[in-house]
Amino acid sequence: MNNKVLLFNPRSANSKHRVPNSILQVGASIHGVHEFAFVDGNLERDPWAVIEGYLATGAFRYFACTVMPGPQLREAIPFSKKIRERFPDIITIWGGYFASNQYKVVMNSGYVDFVVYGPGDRAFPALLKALETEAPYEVIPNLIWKTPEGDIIRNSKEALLDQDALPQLPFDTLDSFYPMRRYLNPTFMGKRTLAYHSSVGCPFKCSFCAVVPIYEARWRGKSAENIYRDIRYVKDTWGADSIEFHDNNFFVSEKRTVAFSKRMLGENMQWWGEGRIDTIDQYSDESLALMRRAGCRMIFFGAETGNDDLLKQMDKGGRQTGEQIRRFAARMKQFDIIPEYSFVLGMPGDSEEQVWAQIESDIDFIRQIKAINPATEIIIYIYSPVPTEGSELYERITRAGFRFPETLEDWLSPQWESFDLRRNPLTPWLTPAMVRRIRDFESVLNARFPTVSDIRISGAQRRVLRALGALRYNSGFFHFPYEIRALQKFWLRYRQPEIEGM
Ligand code: B12
Repeated sequence: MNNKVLLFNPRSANSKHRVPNSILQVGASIHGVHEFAFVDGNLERDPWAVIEGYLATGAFRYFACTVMPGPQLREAIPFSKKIRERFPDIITIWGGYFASNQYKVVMNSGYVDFVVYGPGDRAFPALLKALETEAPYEVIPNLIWKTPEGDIIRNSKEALLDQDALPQLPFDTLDSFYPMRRYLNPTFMGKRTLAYHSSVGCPFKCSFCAVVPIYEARWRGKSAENIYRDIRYVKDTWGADSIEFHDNNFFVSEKRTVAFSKRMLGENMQWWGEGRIDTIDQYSDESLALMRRAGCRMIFFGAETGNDDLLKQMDKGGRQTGEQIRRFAARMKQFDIIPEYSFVLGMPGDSEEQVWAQIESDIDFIRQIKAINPATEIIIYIYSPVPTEGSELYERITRAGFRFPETLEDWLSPQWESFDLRRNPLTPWLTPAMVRRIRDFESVLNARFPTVSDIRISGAQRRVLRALGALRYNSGFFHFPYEIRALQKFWLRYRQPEIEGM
């Protein structure tokens, strides 16, 4: 039968290879029902040649591609286009965050036939079944399709599935395409770090976040027991010694975190995950101490800003405050868990002066945090809007003249790519001088406090960098830090978690 599925993970960051959890989980949903092949752009020198080789066999009918914004588009777009030209009978299906949030531009491209928005665990096998049996698409939840008249239809969203009822992740199948060992790479936590995803969604509605339009404040997680089972399997079979949890919000349930931590005691594995300050601040001291003993080394938090009005506008649940962010940094120090605080600078304001004032006060706030707990890792993003249509923030940015690209190819332009990387947005309220100010501060900060997550920098290099950064950091003179940049670029090839990170 010529109905095999090609599951493709386009190349993302070059620096580190991680388990391609998106296609792994989509593969799980059809395991045993459909034959499929994995192609991982991160591990292929010429992924197009591999894809072409598979499709030329005539055994495949479906090209299923996961797409997040930024670098993955560089392969997802041209490859899907070439497939349409060279293999017009292949049905192309996209899923993932970019496809879900920007589905109109994707569906209008002319070379993507279906988008699965949000979880694909039920939608994907249901779509394949409908295509095999020529059944209607209307009843398939989370599916976006086009009528013969060209209307784009977005079917209803299904409730989040019980994550423990999902099929097992097919690690062995992945291993038969790409040895699992190649996905277990050194990080600051260990020699063979596993990337694992244990929950979907997030119960909050931050107005700047790409997760909100898809999950609408819903969250469901696997049980501690099931997470532990998978981790032990990868540890026992391929030697994983540490874990990066890729959940949007790993720590939603204190009960689950505690149950997981209890299982991890004695495993000698360090781990990292993303959480919320206001949630984890509610955890008891016993829970935090247990987590540390169980290997929790660092937690990523969206601190965003120290400005309480802005925090409200960002809709951080109305609970997180500047004061709490400061206090919590000190609390984490007490438990020896490194807080990794991410900040979003460059939010829209009513006037240029206001935007400037906010940038300066955020810089000042970050300095306060560093003084309270110098181990705090700081990640600086420049605000990049997501289409949270209907939100006050989205209306505000639209009024300010912000527009998303109108064709899929436009997303490939260098400006839009750095937009996706949250580095240099095309947001009209930010002047180049503001972007420069943020970047200059960031360079000096990164020199004064080199990130612990860069395992390539030696002790001596750290000392030189710190000394150089201290001069500027202490005097508050951030302009044109050319000497630091040259050092970071040529001597250290400095790792920037905000680009290579999530
Ligand atoms: C791992 C990850 C990465 C890895 C990619 C590793 C890899 N293997 O390729 C790395 C670290 C490289 C990365 C980079 C970036 N990432 Co990233 N990343 C993630 C993260 C944490 C997990 C993705 C994942 O594996 N999820 C697990 C799987 C099981 O879930 P899923 O992808 O949602 O898949 C389900 C559905 O979406 C759907 N589905 C997905 N794909 C497909 C495909 C088909 C065909 C079908 C039918 C269904 C389907 O079905 C799946 C099962 O239900 C997500 C956040 C998250 N928790 O999901 C962010 C996330 C996707 N990343 C994001 C961003 C912005 C980036 C960057 C572009 C920017 C940045 N600065 O972080 C960079 C690019 C940098 C670069 N140089 O490449 C954003 C996207 C936001 C948006 N605007 O849409 C997210 C949502 C994080 C966030 N909260 O902001 N990332």
